[in-house]
Amino acid sequence: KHKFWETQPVGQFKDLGDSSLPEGPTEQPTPLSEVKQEPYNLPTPYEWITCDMDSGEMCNEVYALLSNNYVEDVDSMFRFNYSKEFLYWALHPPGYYRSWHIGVRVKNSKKLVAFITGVPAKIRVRDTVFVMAEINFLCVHKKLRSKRLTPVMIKEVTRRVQLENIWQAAYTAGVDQWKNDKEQDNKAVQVTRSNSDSRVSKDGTHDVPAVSRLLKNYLKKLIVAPDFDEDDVEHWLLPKEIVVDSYLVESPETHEITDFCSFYTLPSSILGNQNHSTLKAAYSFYNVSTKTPLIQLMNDALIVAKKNDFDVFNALDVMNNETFLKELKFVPGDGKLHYYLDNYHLKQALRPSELGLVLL
Ligand code: YNC
Ligand code: MG
Repeated sequence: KHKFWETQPVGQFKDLGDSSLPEGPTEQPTPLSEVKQEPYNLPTPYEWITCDMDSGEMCNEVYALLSNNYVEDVDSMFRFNYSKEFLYWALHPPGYYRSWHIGVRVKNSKKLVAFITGVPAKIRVRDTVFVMAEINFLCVHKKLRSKRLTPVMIKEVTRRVQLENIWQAAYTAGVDQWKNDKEQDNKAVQVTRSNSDSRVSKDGTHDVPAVSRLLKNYLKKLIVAPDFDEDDVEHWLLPKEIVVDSYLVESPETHEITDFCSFYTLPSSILGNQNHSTLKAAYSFYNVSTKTPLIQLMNDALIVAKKNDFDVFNALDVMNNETFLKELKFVPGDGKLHYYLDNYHLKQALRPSELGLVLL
């Protein structure tokens, strides 16, 4: 049924619930000299490129491919419209590899027709931190679908990841076809309402060490979560215009930072609409509450988002989010998002509340 996936080191349907398989990496690293040194072959009309996202032209091409061909909802009403600024941010975390920003072009016309990316991330699974690749932005032009380009692209990104001596990966998918070590998350959606004044006081611009400590303390309670150092916090969680917003609560007496919340900006194009209008959506990112109750913190985030003209605020039911979704009148989404670990076997699929990872 899955000619490609049956050959890959992800959990197979037949292994589900097989508790005799030990938890951990399924395949051991091989010496780097045994990793294939040349790129995989593409069908003859196409060629690989490594995308230099520092080039404005390249960035425009990637933006155009994704804005016309990337993820849509089942009814084709919306399509993600990641901004160029967002793509640049998402692809340049500390320690990123340019070789993991992979494009496929038509040799003759040079047109970009497919894309896949990885970025490195330290991810803790129970007690062990692994450097993994977070795989994202897999996209094949609509006119080239069902030609099995995807398996070649996945093999090529895998090869380039392994060449950096990295052997695990994390990714999400909106459909549940692969039945492996997975998470299920209900997407929830809420139209924000305006309300009383926000209590969230400060932009999270400063105090990277304090935010890092807060996050570390919180994320350690979860089974799978990123292991952010201060450079990661600076990159992922400091406010960045039209990309990520973050807020802190500081104690007026001690000036101690007690709470933190953040969301990222990911608009969607509204399809079948002549004037290509967009839905301005905020997505809950990482939130930590120690003094301000999480409900209050998130209520304030909704107010801030509303003030900043967001049309909708989305959140997954990961981490402690379940504790505010109902009360704050989030509406369950119609899709499910599944999280996968590649080349890592978990004894049991995690509950969403055990997952501390938000992929973009
Ligand atoms: C998908 N989303 O099952 P089998 S999410 C993984 N993730 O293989 P073809 C996928 N596999 O079942 P098409 C997949 N979609 O026969 C399809 N597949 O074994 C598998 N959509 O290939 C599928 N972006 O090229 C089948 O399919 C085989 O032309 C069929 O292209 C698919 O970024 C796609 O949703 C998704 O652009 C590119 O439909 C296309 O239909 C498209 O004939 C809109 O492929 C955009 C979209 C997906 C967003 C994302 C995460 C991707 C993760 C990939 C897996 C990474 C594994 C780890 C690698 C590193 C390991 C290390 C170390
Ligand atoms: Mg194809």
